[in-house]
Amino acid sequence: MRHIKKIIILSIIIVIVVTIFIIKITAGYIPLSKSYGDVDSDGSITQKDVDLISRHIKGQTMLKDAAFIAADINADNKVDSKDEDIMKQAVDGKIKIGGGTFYGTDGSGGNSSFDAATPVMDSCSPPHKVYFVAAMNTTDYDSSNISGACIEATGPKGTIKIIITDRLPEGNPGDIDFSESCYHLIANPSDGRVPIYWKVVPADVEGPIKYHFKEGSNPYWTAVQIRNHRYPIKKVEYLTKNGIFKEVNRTYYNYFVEESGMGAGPFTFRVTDTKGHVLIDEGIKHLEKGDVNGKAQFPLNNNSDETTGKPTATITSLTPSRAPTQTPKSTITPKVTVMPTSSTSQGNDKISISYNVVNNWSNGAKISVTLKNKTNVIVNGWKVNWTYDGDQKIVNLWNGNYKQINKEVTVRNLEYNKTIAVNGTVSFGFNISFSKNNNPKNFKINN
Ligand SMILES: [Ca+2]
Ligand SMILES: [Ca+2]
Repeated sequence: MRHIKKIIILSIIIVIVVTIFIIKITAGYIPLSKSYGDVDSDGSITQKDVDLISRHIKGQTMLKDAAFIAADINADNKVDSKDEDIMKQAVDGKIKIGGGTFYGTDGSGGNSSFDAATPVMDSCSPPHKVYFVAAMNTTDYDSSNISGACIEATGPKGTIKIIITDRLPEGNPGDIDFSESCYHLIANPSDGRVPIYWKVVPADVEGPIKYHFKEGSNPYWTAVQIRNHRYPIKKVEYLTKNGIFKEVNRTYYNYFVEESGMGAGPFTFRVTDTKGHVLIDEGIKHLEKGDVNGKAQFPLNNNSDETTGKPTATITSLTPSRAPTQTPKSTITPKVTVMPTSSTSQGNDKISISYNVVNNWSNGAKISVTLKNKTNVIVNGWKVNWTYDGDQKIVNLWNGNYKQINKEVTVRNLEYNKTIAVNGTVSFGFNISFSKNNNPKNFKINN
């Protein structure tokens, strides 16, 4: 009997010791699901966490176990100034920190309701298709507001850019679930969940935004989605019969749905991105289960720190003028001299034209054109023409409506920027590609 009692007591002691050991191992070496960056485990990433890392670097405290793993944001088994820098950016709202995981997806069928992404073939042997898409945790998915956003994410192995096509229901704030096909570029898949940090960046898009009407969309229940946008979409409005813009409710599945219908169309949409840029597209026809091109793309923000949480807004001037005061139309014949490929101002005593090369690269350039009204009457509607002498081709243009036939370019106002106040200015911008960038010439206004 004594022996049996001893064995039972000994067994209980062994079980207790092993259990305590396992709990300690678990708490110490396996990061809690939301622990990356949250060094003091108070549920959020704050200056207190940065301070703990700073003190560890100075030798004033010793981070270990879960706190060490939470602090080692770049997963190099050291807590040093690199981790401190990343943490400072997170506290400043410039980046977010979370956990990275992967799942099998090509971008189709996710909560954001997109079609499959265009894959990129990698250089492995045999090559396989890489889909740069991912699912965002529910908090940062933000009721679909981040759908279609381009995210620059960095993990232990590298940095990639992906488009958000889905929601990660079980994720914690900061978490991203990447397409399995691209995950190996930022982490070893065998490492499972890893620390990542990320921010929203401009998507590398070509051409104008697209309006995609949902299958089943009709004049009495109209569902439209914006695709091919440079920045996340903040707001979609349409012009009602009463002549006012009405905001459309966005669903979690990334369609802007007017439950009572928008009518038969064609529609005038006003789309605002998270940077405050505004595009207005007139004449958008309803095409069930189809894409309709808009006329422009959101401009790239100049000199902005492209951040998450603290967007630097560059508001495109917006004057939704349904019935502007009738004003005499200016007829202007500007004085034109040869335009160099660098920035120059032209014009006459009524309207000046400034053709500015904002950025120049080997086979392309970004151009900004500003018109200034120098008369004492409001200009109501404008049209600019010029001729290229090389093979310049406009790739996309914003804040205007353009037509290019060979070398001849015409740019007209949109509804919201048709008036130029006395002494006021209006600007539009565009990108051009070329092999030969000769001087534009023959500038004309309202001719
Ligand atoms: Ca904390
Ligand atoms: Ca580190």
